[in-house]
Amino acid sequence: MQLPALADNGVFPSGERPVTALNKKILIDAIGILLIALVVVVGYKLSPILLPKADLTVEPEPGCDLHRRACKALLPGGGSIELSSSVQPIPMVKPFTVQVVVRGLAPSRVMVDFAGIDMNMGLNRPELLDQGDGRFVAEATLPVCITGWMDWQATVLVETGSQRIAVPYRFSGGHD
Ligand SMILES: [Cu+2]
Repeated sequence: MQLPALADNGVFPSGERPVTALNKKILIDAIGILLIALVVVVGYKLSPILLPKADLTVEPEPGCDLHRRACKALLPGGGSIELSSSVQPIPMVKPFTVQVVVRGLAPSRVMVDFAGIDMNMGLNRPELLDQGDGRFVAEATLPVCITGWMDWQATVLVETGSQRIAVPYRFSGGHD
């Protein structure tokens, strides 16, 4: 028996579709669309955990210990951002007040993001209230760590109308 010749549209004259590359292509497209959907969903779930991208990252003064005093970062264009804890050393589990003092900028929003450096301790990013005169405060609580001692990064995020500035501070936790 002879197969009928393919018509120009790739379909047998009888109407049957041969198992062609076309079906494979549809399958690959479908997998592609599913993968894109997966990436979108995962990205959406992760987005509040990821730090917002900063236009400018400024390192705080080297060697400054947040457990002992306020630590300042000098901005390249003049002005400064200073972070301090109301309780020193910074406590675990017990609430404390974080304070950010901003000079030379008019922030529209100030946040501090607390993140474990070697372990995921969940989203902890209080937004600070404007107290006037460049002073912003919020209450924060750090969770106790099962390992007892761990390294933290407290990133101060200052948003102005035109840019977002990040100052990453490091400290170790586990003091009583
Ligand atoms: Cu931990």
